[in-house]
Amino acid sequence: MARRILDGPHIVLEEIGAPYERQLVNLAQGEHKSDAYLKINPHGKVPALAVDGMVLTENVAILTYLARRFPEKRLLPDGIVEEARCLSTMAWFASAVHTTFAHVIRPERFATDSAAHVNLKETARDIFWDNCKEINRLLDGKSWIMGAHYTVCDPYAFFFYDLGTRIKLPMHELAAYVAFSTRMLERPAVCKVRALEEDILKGSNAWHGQYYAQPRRA
Ligand SMILES: N[C@@H](CCC(=O)N[C@@H](CS)C(=O)NCC(=O)O)C(=O)O
Repeated sequence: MARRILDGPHIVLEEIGAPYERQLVNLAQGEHKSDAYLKINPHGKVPALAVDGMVLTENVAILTYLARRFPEKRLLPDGIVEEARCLSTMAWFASAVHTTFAHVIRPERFATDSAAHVNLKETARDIFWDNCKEINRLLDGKSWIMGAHYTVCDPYAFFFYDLGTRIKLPMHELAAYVAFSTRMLERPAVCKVRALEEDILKGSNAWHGQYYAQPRRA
């Protein structure tokens, strides 16, 4: 199975269609912990986005920045309350859902006693499954997380669908999430990112992420 990462910022960069560069960060080889990468993101995490001589880290900040930088693409909801609800959902994705997934794949980071790892992994897998069911409920009767309007929340929600399939959760049971995932896969930006990812990996199974850069504004 290819270890592609369909990260939200990559999809949103393609949705926007403005020029950007991307650089592979080989997580399997620990490139994200190298001195060079730690200068980019001291947290040693992907993704990161360089803009105007600065580096933005954290999915929530990168996605919000991109939506605000290209307002004509309408990637945030209209209205400050709806916008805050969108940010609230993304904050929950980052603080709860993403960190729960990290416990599934990296239990050794969260307990030094190896005897605890199997339990930690299984417990986190159950919590992640509950998170996926909650996302499914969020999508019930809607095309996109925020309703009829596609926003930066959607590629982020799609990322977790992909992670759920990787750890072999029965994602097919989540009807609204499956329909949403199908809609995402039909978007030209998502097709493009999937093709780029396949090209980057060239058959390799290495876990990787990416560091992006947008050209400086004149
Ligand atoms: N809170 C961060 C989390 C980023 C994150 O955990 N990225 C993962 C890849 S999806 C990573 O860098 N993993 C490498 C590691 O933790 O060693 C964000 O939202 O950007």
